[in-house]
Amino acid sequence: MKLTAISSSLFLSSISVVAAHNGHHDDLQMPLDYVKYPYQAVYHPGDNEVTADSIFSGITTFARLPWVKCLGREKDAAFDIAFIGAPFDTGTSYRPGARFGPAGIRAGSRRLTLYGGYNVPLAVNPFLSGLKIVDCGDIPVTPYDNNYAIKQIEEGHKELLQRTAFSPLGNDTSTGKPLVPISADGKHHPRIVTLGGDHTIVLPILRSIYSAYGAISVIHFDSHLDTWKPQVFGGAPSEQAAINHGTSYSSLQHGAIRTTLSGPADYTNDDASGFQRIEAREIDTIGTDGIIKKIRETVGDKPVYLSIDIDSIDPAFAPATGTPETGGWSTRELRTIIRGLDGLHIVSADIVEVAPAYDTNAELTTMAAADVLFEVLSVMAKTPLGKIAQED
Ligand SMILES: [Mn+2]
Repeated sequence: MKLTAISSSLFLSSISVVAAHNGHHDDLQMPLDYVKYPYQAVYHPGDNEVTADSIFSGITTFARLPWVKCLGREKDAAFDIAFIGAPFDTGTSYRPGARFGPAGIRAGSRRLTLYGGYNVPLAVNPFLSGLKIVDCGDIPVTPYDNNYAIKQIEEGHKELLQRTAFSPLGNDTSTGKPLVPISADGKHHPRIVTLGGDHTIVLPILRSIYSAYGAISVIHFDSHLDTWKPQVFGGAPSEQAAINHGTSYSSLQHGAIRTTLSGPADYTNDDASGFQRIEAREIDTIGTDGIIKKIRETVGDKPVYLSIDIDSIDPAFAPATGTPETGGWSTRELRTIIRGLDGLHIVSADIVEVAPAYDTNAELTTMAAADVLFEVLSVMAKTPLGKIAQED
């Protein structure tokens, strides 16, 4: 599907928003009750209710979603969208610290549901869309052995992805016809949003995604290519050193690129990997609309995996990252571009390279990461991973 104008593609894609997302009720699928009365003091001495529950208190999960021990005691728990941390940073080439990314992003996400969580430009409240959305905590990851850690991440991710989604796909809203899964294995998989972690984690995640969907499109927002040959990182003195956060990709659309290179050959290698590039500076000439249009033309209507390096945002807005590059997009611009993916089948996503130790006390970076994921979650909530069955 090649679209000539972004406005028409947004219109077309909004048609298939699902009916099945309504009508489900399970109190696990919503953030905690404080959403209804964010300022109400819950604790009254003598009452049975003794849990302080406002956005600045209590135990922090992503957007204050229910914590489900999906990889432990509750390994049969079903959900539609799960947040999971991958606290791995032993693949970093510059500033380490992304192992604290999941905890930092959760802290930065506390305010997401303060006013209820309705996304005005996308006209959806993902938390009240009927989907069961949970925080599964973190995948246990060793900091001592990268090969083993990558295996842990792949298996942890697969463990979640290979469950059957909680809500049925339902019917297409425009035709009323039943939807069938878009996966290669015919199963209705839940979606996983991974909190990194350095960018190395995307390699095992894509292996997991491949097990369910086969070959898919990847949209990669990053100031860097991440298709570098290991030699660019000082050679690969061992098999271990060849696995790092700059060498994890093998397919499709980059956005926000602005890194320096070892030379033009890096682009030749990137081309050979099958990537289309959008340079960060293109925002000055074609704007966010032009960037959205380019991405959608490349991706078409294929299932998409979305990987967001926080360093696609300028360090003025998101300083706490492993390899900062000036000249990036603002938080507002990246959020606009992600909303422009409305209607795409985003099968899963991640945000990586958030290293909270380099943040300001105002939590600029972790808030930016959480808010960007709010846009991703909203886009996911609007479009089910289903298609109308082909009659033959
Ligand atoms: Mn990067």
